[in-house]
Amino acid sequence: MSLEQARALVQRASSIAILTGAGISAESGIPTFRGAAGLWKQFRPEDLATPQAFRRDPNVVWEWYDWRRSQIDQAAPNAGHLALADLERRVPSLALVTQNVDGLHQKAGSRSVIEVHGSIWALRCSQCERSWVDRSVPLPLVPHCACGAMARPGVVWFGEQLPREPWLAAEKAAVGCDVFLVVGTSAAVYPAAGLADTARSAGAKVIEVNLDKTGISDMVYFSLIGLAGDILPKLVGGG
Ligand code: BV8
Ligand code: ZN
Repeated sequence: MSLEQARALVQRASSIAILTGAGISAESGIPTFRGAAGLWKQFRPEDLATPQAFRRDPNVVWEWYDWRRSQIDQAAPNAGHLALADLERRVPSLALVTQNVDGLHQKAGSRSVIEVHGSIWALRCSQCERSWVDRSVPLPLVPHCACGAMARPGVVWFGEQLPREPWLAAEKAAVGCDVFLVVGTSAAVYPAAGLADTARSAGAKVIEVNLDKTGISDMVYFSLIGLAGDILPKLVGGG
């Protein structure tokens, strides 16, 4: 199971689907969720990334998201993001599904980005149907909708359904690809983590790029251990 063999698979693929997680943004300086310096270290997901937490204390939740927005605002895409944008230009069909809300794939030039957990730059009204993008850093806390009600981050929290269209597109991509690349995710959060099994059951070869073993490592075709910023440029063939 060498990088060379995995690279040959990627070069030969006519349709590639990719699932990324926080690990691909780690080399851009954005802390991951469950790693050593993970975001969840200071906080517990149940305390912040849930509708209950927001109802209980919207200020604390907004302070956390505003802090993350200011970090992300300073972050640049890294070699891993750029390699995936390059791959999209080389492969007949490529879909990039991301659990990340940081927008770095788009900043790197990827065009077909499917954000299954929403975007940290999006805001949604807690009462009416309005949703909008606000990139101001810092945000005036707590931001409000034109209707006067409090706004919430336009992301998917635990216990919430994933946005319908992006999720359907993500499943379609997983079912239709020859190669499924899973990069920088602990594969702990569902249903996103289930896409790897969906792809494999539909006949795709699953290649995982991660610093460590994860919950799906035993089921993948190739498990490449290392930094996404190192491995992806070699895998894509540019680097
Ligand atoms: C749902 C918000 C249907 C945005 C996030 C009980 C009740 C209700 C639901 C559940 C339940 N039990 C289980 C569930 C399902 C639940 C779930 O999966 N829970 C888990 C924790 C068990 N899922 C949900 O609730 C989802 N909705 O199921 O709806 C439903 C509805 C009602 C009732 C039942 C079902 C919603 C999930 C979305 C949650 N929102 N975030 C935000 O604030 O960002 S999840 C959060 O975790 C982030 O979005 C993140 O994307 C996601 C996954 O984390 P990772 O991206 O994998 O990051 P992590 O730090 O974990 O791992 C980083 C990896 O990178 C590591 O492996 C590391 O080794 C590697 N790495 C680090 N550096 C590098 C690297 N690799 C390569 N190179 C490097 N340099
Ligand atoms: Zn409103």
